[in-house]
Amino acid sequence: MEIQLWKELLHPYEQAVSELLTKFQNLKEEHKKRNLYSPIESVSGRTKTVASILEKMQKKNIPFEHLEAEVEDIAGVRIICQFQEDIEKVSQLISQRTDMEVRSRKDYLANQKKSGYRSLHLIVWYTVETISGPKKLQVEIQIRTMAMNFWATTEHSLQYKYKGDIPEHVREKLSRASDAIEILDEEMSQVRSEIMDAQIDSQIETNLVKDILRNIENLYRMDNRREVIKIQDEFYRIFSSHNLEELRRFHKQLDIMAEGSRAQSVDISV
Ligand code: 0O2
Repeated sequence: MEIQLWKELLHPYEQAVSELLTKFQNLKEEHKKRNLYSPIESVSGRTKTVASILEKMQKKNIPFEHLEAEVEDIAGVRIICQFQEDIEKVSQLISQRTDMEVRSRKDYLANQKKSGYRSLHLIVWYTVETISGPKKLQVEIQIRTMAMNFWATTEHSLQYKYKGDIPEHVREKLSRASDAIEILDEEMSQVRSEIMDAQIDSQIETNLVKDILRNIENLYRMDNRREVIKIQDEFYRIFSSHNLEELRRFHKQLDIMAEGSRAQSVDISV
């Protein structure tokens, strides 16, 4: 196939990856803004290189006419979670969406690969709008924990180094490391709820502080400066005490004050 044709073929896949990265990133941000724990820790994506597509076609005897149907991971998105429980949560979030449709699921968590590879793969249908109209294409979404990702990326590099033929003694080490990763994920699950609570509290604090600072800034414009400096000092005192309840109360009081000031300024301007 000519280089130009490869470019044309890959372009909608690049578009799909770019759109999906934004969508999953937004999903993470939405959780944060609503003070909810996000099962998504980070997202990355890539389109397969021409060399890698050709390699797969050769390995699986795929003719050019079947390329897009049979090479399911031309577009790939990887979602990294903190905990193994989050993987299923992300899978559910994806299944509920109307902008993608799960075509198949490969569960390498329940059925770990012989190499020791663990991850959940969803092949989804996703439609991109192009200048020639809508194009429905397949995207492979890999969902795994940070620990699983550490193992997979390391093993992937070794596969590259040894051209897919990793020596037995290295394989054994990788297999033991994969077992250790499984134990690590189990151990982390034991403290999941505590870590989740801590992260939610920290997010609540961040959002409260953001709101408080915005209100203080507005009061500066409308109110007695000396009064506002007192409020600001009080905020610093509460902030350094790390008492979330006190911060909540202060936020509420300030909200009422800001509302009052706004009403007053409307009264004056009328
Ligand atoms: P890359 O470089 O990640 O783009 P296969 O028959 O195994 O070649 P298949 O049936 O198309 O592949 O799908 P499968 O097994 O679900 O694998 C698709 C992708 O999952 C792989 O892409 C890897 O990213 C990852 N993967 C699968 N098995 C392993 C493994 O044992 N180790 C690691 N590190 N990753 C794995 P590609 O095609 O390898 O290419």
